Amino acid sequence: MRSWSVPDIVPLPGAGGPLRIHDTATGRIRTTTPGATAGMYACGITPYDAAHMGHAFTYLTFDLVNRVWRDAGHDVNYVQNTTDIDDPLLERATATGVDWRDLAHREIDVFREDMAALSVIPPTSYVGVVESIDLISELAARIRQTGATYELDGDVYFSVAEAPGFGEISGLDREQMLELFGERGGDPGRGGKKDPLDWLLWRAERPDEPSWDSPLGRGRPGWHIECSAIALDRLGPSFDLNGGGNDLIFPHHEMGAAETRCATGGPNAHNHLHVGMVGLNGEKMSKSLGNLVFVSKLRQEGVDPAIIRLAMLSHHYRGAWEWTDAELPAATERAERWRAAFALGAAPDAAPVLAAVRAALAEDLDSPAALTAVDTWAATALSEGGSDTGAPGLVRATVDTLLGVKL
Ligand code: 5CA
Ligand code: ZN
Repeated sequence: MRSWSVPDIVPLPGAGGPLRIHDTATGRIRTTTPGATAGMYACGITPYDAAHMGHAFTYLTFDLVNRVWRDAGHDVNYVQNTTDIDDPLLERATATGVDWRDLAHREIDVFREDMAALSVIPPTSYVGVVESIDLISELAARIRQTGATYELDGDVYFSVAEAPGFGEISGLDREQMLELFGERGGDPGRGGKKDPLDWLLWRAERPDEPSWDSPLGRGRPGWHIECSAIALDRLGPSFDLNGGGNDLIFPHHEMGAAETRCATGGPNAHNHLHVGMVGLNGEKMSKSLGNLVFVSKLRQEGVDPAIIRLAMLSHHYRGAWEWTDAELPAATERAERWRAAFALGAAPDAAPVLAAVRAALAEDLDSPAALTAVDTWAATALSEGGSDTGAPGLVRATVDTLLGVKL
């Protein structure tokens, strides 16, 4: 599937250090050790509505990983899916009287424009589920061959009893798992399952639902197998980083990792990155709750996407935070101070700023600390001046290349 345009990346002198990142499975900040090419997978949108600030914050986080790895000299093979067939998409299409394919195409187009406007480096492979049905059903068939599945009225379930180490990513107990499974797309109450936590691998054809031929019969994939299959196909086993928002830790990433382990005998990824939820008025921003601030709407209102990005960067990726009306004015004020400093003929030495931004991002993507380093330099430059004529240009390039903010 077509990705989106690549932002200009200005080269910086020297190179950044290795990225250290919080890993959900171990609960520790660990040094990533990619080879020449780092492999990263991020769970993409379900395109039944436009992207809100929570989605944008999640993709901004993966973009920072991408930028830090590149700055450290790695190429990055970045894969993102889009869930262009799933229950919420079909429900919204039916409710609004549009074809589910048209709805998905329309919203994916808006998403591409949002991401390009926010200077998010596009995935190397942007992959839809519909175009991947064959490879998804092949992985499902491979899993079935191991004996880890059973059939229920034609649907194929993965048996949680056949998932050694289940819980290794989320660290949840069974009661917590059951609760979240019910809340997040699972079917713990369906009669006839061997265990309420068993999950759907392949959904048999239903009347009035799209379906495809496969080795498991005609139907469509369950949710988790799409990401397991696309990641395995494009990145191979044991890639460097897998993740998404922290609403995906359980069941999505736990069950997806169990599928990959069943098929390959090993983990899907070395590190598991999860982004805190962005909320509005005390609630998680979510399509189903309807409390959304859309990136596309802000853009239509004339808000500079660089300001939206700067506003998000003032929050650390792991904490939950609220989008409020104060975000854009605060980011605008900061951008004005920075622009004024970039316009100076000379300023204090930029090398320590570049080093501080690199160090902050390399230590668990501490973007607020990176902004503070630039704030401090700009304040000194504006109040006391400086003698380095190359400094304004180098700090501007640092902000552009490492933070993705073009001012
Ligand atoms: N298509 C699936 C993943 S395979 C999905 O979760 N789609 S989504 O449209 O609901 O979310 C897209 C991405 O944004 C996911 O990584 C999700 O974890 C993240 N996300 C959703 N809501 C928020 C939020 N309020 N704050 C931060 N990230 C969010
Ligand atoms: Zn996913």
